[in-house]
Amino acid sequence: MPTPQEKATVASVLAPEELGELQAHWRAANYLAAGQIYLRANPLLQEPLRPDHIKPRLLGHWGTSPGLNLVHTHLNRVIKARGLDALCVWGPGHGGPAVLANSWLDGTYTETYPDVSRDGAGMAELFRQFSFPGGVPSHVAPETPGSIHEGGELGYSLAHAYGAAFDNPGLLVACVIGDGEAETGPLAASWHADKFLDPVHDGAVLPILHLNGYKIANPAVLARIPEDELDALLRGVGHEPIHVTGDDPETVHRAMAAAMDRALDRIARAQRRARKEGATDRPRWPMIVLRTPKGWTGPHEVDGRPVEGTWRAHQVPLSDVREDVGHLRQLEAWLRSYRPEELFDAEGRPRPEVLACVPDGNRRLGASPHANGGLLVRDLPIPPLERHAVRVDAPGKELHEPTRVLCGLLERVMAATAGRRDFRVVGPDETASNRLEALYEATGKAWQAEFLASDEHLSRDGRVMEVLSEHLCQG
Ligand SMILES: Cc1ncc(C[n+]2csc(CCOP(=O)(O)OP(=O)(O)O)c2C)c(N)n1
Repeated sequence: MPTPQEKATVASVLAPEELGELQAHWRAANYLAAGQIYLRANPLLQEPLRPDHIKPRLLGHWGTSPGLNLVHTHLNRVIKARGLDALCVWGPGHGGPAVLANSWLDGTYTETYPDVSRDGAGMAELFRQFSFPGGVPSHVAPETPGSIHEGGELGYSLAHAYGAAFDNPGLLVACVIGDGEAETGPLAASWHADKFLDPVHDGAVLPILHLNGYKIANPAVLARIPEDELDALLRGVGHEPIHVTGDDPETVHRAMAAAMDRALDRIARAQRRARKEGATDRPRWPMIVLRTPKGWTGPHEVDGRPVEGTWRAHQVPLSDVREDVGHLRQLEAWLRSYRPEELFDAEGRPRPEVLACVPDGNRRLGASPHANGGLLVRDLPIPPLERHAVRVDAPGKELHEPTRVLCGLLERVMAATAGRRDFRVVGPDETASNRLEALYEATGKAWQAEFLASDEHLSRDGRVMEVLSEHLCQG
């Protein structure tokens, strides 16, 4: 059971002004996410909504978007307050509207795509292009600023988050995991990546398990087991969970801010112990369990059936909006509930209060150089291949093992990157069986779990990684 300290319920870390700013940012992101799904004109609702303002084909995932927006708003807050270098992997990457909304708000969308300006004209284009012929995908995609993780095949978010953190000691990688995604094999194995994360040479991963209760049309397993059972499961994979639960925005904003602070304090403490005080025990890394309604703040009921907080909110909560005038009015009331006139000025630019939590420059999640392809890439020190060539004077005369020859080259690269740590060899426990064991002359095997006297080549800072999950190896 979580101790009272680990339950991040109402906490008082937020001053009233800051709470108002976080709420404004979240409302703006929710408005922009819903706008992308529905509108092709009239983005600021400056006139009553008409059928011709609505897209002919409604696509996109609303259900996950308010949760992703909440996480983004609160990551902005802590990145700015603590001067963090961070990126986020969005497991429910089908919530493209949320991540696009946030990169438009933080300005990185306009910097990458100047025709989508951060004003009313740009907002119209942001809405129109979403999941539209010639436009942008409805999922987080390679072209989404700040993304390293495509929102298509679920299951790989946590593995990718660890992949980003290895050998990046200054980086915080947040990772939102859907409760549906958590049912996949790749994700289930990924919990064990913490047994390979070296608190000295690697960055930190902050998993945020989002229990919005449902996958597409069914309940999600982890959302329907008792909280103490879930808590024990997550402790069993090495984490200290911090639970944030609620459906009242103010309460959840306060709890989320407190949870983020507590998690980041713990991460800082674990890194300080390992880096400054020589501690070698495996840290119990924090994680956040966020339980909020699916489709939160969206239509509560449609045609007499509950939608907010149910599986019906997964994708497009109100359909037939062009044909059904009742649905059109309900959509308008929903969009106006965010009070867009308070969030955007007459030209459609976000007001200062909305942007108060957004960090500057490369600290913005959309601008992280770790997530934007090529900015940090450098060549590996690969020796001349001729040095490792096998001389063949006549066919059939020489006997060699190709992988052992290959390992001569890999070992040289491993040795040459000992200081810069930008090369690893990863496999499903087959390094030695594939005749690559000479690698252990240059480095050990990454390991943070128990060590026995009979073990060979295990080391906390090794750069050979062996785990019998090919999915995890990919990450
Ligand atoms: C491997 C895989 N299987 C199935 C799907 C189809 N799919 C898209 S969204 C979704 C539900 C995801 O649920 P969850 O991870 O909880 O995200 P959220 O509820 O926040 O949308 C499913 C099953 C997929 N994208 N990938």
